[in-house]
Amino acid sequence: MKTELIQKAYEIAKERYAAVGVDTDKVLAQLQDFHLSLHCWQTDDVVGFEPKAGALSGGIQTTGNYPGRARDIDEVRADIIKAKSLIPGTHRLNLHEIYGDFQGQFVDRDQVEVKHFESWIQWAKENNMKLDFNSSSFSHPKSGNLSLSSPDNSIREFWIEHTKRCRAISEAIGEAQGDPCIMNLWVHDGSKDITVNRLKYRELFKDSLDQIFATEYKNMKDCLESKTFGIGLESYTVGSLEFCACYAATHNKLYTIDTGHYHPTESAADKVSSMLLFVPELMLHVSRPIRWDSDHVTIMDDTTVDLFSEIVRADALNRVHYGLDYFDASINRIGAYVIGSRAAQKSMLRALLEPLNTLRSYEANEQGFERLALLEEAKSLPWNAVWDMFCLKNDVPVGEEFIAEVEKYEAEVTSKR
Ligand code: RNT
Ligand code: ZN
Repeated sequence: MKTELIQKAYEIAKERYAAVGVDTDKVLAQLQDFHLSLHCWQTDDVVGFEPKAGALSGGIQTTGNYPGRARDIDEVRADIIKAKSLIPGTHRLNLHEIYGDFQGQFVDRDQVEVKHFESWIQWAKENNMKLDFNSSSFSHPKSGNLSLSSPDNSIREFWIEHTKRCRAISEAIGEAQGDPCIMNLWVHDGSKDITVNRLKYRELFKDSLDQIFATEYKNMKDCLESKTFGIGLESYTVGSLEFCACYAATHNKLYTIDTGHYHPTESAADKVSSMLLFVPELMLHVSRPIRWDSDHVTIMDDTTVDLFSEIVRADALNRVHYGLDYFDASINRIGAYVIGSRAAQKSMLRALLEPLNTLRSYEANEQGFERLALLEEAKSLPWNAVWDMFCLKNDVPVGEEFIAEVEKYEAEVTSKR
């Protein structure tokens, strides 16, 4: 797109926003400081690099078999670099333990060490990315239906050891990068059918967490991700919303809001202001649930914009970590990566452009009509001109121009896999 045209449109948008009390230059600076934690698992359908990786388990599923899945660490890295070149700004990378650089060796989950992530630390540094981390309790012969809440002590000990090691790795990553590594802890534990031991498994899970968190670290932060249910585990989830929220609140841990982990009509956005009063910070897994936790590619829909608006309205931009979590194997994976990332950024941009001061003064004066009218009009203010300017400034394709770039990479790289 022509640079002049983008600049002209931006100047008009700037005036239009100034009229409702919004400074678009300031918003551009804020958006530059908005860093996503790109989920490495979008590149390869959550498979990872264990030599004999089994089928995805733990109640999650990727559907589709679009060609071009990244098959090894070099392909995952190349795909991330490609995606990154089409996403404006600087971003983090979110790793799962199963993406260690195992060099083709079998390293069981209770044996993993910092050395398996040294090359990632180096690579991330070279590519100006900070790393976040996740323990991985799914897709393993010992995953079963219960891991950290298993009544079988040998299973539970195995996963406790795994998760402790993941925290130590996160600490080393955080120290090396001079910035805290955010470690998410999600376990699929649950039951397909009615259980008469709801309390028992939750007691075991709580005890496991207490043991796991016994070591205090300075360079990593723990978050707990709750869920409503997983596939094949429909009747009961050990790490429910109440469990994880209460644990996080009473242990000063972060809470992870995965937008697919609630009942379909429940608002994830509404949780922000409540949770932030009781937990130090939040982690997000921005996804798009379709009827269930389907992990469709994030788009700029009302629920995503609402979520980010609630963060801006709570003045909590620096208390939230912005992870993505979707895995679509039915379309070009790099394209999916870029669409979802840019959609999250556009949603945040729209949240930042909200004429909040005016809206709040209407509300204070009980001017309900004026508040609703401005909320409606704000939707069609020229935010897209600000977005185009952001892409231009960051030297990435403007608008739909990235489609051709993804197609080219497909023709030259991913279609040959
Ligand atoms: C599963 C959780 C979890 C995973 C990733 C792969 O329902 O959302 O965050 O998607 O860790
Ligand atoms: Zn998630």
